[in-house]
Amino acid sequence: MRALQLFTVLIAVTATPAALAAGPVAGTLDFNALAPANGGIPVPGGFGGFQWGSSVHAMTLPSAPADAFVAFSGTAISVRRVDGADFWFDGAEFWSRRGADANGSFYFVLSNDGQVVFDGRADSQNRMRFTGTHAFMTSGYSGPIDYMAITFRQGGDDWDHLAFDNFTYRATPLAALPAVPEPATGALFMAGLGLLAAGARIRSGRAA
Ligand SMILES: [Ca+2]
Ligand SMILES: [Ca+2]
Repeated sequence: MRALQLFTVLIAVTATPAALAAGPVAGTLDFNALAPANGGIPVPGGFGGFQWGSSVHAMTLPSAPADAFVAFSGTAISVRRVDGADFWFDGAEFWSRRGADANGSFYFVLSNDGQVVFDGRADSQNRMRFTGTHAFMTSGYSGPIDYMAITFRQGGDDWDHLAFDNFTYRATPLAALPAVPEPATGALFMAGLGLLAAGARIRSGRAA
């Protein structure tokens, strides 16, 4: 019985506490942790709990080196959670980084479980027009998604001056990763197994 108790304690020590899900929590990513990024740096995979497409870069302006924002190096722009779970995209600030005279447009395409649940290209009203002035834009779709893409008109090249910041979402906490014992904890665990084995030998010795 004591051996069982010891074993139970060891399991408790080596297990990673699971995050308690308490419904979606709201968040805003301002990307400023990636500043300064004068020439542009890829937004690291997993930043803010999301996977960012290979075309997504953080940038800063010399005039505002602490305020990073997102710019693109191509049209493959997509965002999904690291764990693939659903989230709610509540909008972001969009503008043209070329200046007040550089107008452009893009479309949101949102998916869940492999199905497109919102395609901004389907209705001209959902064409997102941006200018040199920062503007908060949402798709208008309020359901959960697991994949957000930004697309452009066929042949459109507005991707090279579109910028965004303050990505706003709601999501449940990231799922706990499988517990991997750290070296120190693993050594403790092995020491515990040694104690169990010793205890078993002692008991079997007594029984003999
Ligand atoms: Ca920012
Ligand atoms: Ca899903």
